[in-house]
Amino acid sequence: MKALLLNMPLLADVSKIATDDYVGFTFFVGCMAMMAASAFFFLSMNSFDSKWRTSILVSGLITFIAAVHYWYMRDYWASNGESPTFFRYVDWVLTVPLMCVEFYLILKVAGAQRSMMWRLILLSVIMLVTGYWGEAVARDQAWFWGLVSGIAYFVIVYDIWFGKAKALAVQAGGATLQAHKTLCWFVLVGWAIYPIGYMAGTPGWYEGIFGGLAMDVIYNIGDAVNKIGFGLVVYGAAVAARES
Ligand SMILES: *C/C=C(C)/C=C/C=C(C)/C=C/C1=C(C)CCCC1(C)C
Repeated sequence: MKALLLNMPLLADVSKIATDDYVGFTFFVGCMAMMAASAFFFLSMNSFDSKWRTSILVSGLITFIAAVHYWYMRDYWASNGESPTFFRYVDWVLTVPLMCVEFYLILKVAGAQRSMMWRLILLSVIMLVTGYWGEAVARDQAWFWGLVSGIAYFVIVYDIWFGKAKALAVQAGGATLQAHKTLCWFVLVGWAIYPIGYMAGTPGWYEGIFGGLAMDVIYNIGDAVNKIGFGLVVYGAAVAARES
């Protein structure tokens, strides 16, 4: 029994975070924020009808998956003082496609087809895999992989702002159109935070411009804005639809 107790990795496992470690601080706060947001989405989803419930469930899944990754990233940063690039991209490759699913779900009532969702998912995976390649594997050509990633990002922006998704949102009108518009702004402005983080954290011609910034702080701010904000927009649309 005594041996068992001694082997239990309870408090001894909590890593130290220095008071001036602002990167570690944003990992910690990010983790708590994602957990709180998940509790909020999961607990509120049952007060909506089935049309919106799945969308809110997906909002909760996005922040929950992020909360688990932030738990690991916070620890990884505290123990190694290095960017948790691997966990970061595993998180994104799970949550960003779920955001594409979110676009599809809110447009489903207007007749959105799965092919639209798969196209967005494929583009987002291309964007993330090439970004990972530039950040973790071929750092000397980071600018090139960042460019390829940026093109995929641009196509996503174009698709949702001007493509079929837009036409469906206009057709649906009301709370759906409003939510679609706001989510489009999130992708255009909120997601643009990430390439800035990338340029801050990889070598290239842009080092002189962004090199002084902390990549992880930028990514953590981006995640908080986009994952929680995105979910709240969907929540707001569900509330608006319920009250109309
Ligand atoms: C919850 C996580 C989200 C919404 C992550 C989004 C990530 C991006 C939009 C990343 C984009 C990138 C580029 C457009 C170019 C440079 C490489 C990336 C992967 C940072």
